[in-house]
Amino acid sequence: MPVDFSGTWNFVRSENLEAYMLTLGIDFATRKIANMLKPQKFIKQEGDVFSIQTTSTFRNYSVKFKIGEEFDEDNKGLDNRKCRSVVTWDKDKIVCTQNGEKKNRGWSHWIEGDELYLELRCEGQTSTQVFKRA
Ligand code: 1AG
Repeated sequence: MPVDFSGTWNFVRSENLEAYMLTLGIDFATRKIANMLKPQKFIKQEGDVFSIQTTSTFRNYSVKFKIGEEFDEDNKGLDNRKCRSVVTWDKDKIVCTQNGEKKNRGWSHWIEGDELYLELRCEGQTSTQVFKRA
């Protein structure tokens, strides 16, 4: 059975978000708020077509993509940089490469049991977020 990311996912914990945000040049006040958030993820997966909505009390972020198809990503409300992004499968992980001004930028999602993992990468920093199925 192929992995299905669809569903509602509630924030459990994160690691190293501060360092990740620093690499993106997020200002002090925004980092303080962002570090307190417990975002939710709403994922819809239809074959290789995904929509991922991240919501929080502070800001929301949405992205839609098809595996293997490059798209323009406007990281609006995050660092506001524009990227040329592409998401591919790596076994049961989806791996996003965000080509743009920042080197080695991207993220991966995978599932372990009833937990959704998100690894955020930028330059030398990696932040991990864990969510649980609602
Ligand atoms: C994402 O997830 C967006 C998830 O692409 C954002 C996670 C952490 C924050 C990232 C960058 C920090 C920049 C600015 C901080 C300001 C606001 C934080 C708002 C957080 C909730 C939206 C990957 C994938 C598909 O799930 O998007």
